[in-house]
Amino acid sequence: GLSCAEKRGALIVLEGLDRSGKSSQCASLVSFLNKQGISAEAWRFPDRSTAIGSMISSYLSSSADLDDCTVHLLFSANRWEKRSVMEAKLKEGTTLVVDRYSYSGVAFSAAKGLDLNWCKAPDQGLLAADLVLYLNIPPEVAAARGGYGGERYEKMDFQLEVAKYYKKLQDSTWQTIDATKSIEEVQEDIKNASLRIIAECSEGQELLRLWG
Ligand code: ADP
Ligand code: FDM
Ligand code: MG
Repeated sequence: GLSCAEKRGALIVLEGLDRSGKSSQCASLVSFLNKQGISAEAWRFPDRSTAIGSMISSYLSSSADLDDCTVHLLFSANRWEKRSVMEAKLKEGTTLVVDRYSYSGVAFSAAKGLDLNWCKAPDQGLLAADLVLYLNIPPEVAAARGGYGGERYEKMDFQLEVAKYYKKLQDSTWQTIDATKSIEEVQEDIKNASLRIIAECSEGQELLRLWG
């Protein structure tokens, strides 16, 4: 089963619109935790290093076209292929700081018009985050941060739709962070929330599974 007798790490996921600050905050959080002597690793989804990840990467850069349902299942499979390694790391006491996860999977596909429950189904049974830090930002503020790159989905109208579906997924494991504040202020909020959940998880909290 999923129960843990020993101290386990926490599964911390950063979510938010493009350019909300996820990638920079993940990196700072991991180096902060490591300096504190806490075992932590930076992870990200999609993980473009696998065969499935390379199909996803071609799709995102628009060099390949894939049907919406098909690519949704590839994103999910990309998490499933990492599931056992993630579980082993958490059980050995390593905290995982993850840049996007199933919540992006559902929000981005549902924003295209796919049924919300259909979108959730393939991720059922994956590890759930102990803490989702939602970097909340109006899309126009995010877009002003140097403008979007050339990838699929990096368009204001679509980002607004994604934000709607993120809101539908929020539960008690989510904490909303005001991502319009300075990088240092956002980092402070993220550190505090992370240290709290790491302490809780090390006290024998069982691993959680999607969806609740
Ligand atoms: P994401 O991974 O969510 O797309 P990034 O961490 O790549 O976001 O940040 C996108 C851009 O915005 C980068 O140029 C980064 O330096 C800048 N940035 C990140 N956080 C802030 C902030 N709080 N205030 C201003 N600019 C920021
Ligand atoms: N994305 C990400 C999805 O559509 N589904 C998913 O399951 C995941 C994990 O891929 F546009 C989208 C979200 C974003 C893109 O961009 C990944 P970054 O810059 O690698 O986060
Ligand atoms: Mg990023």
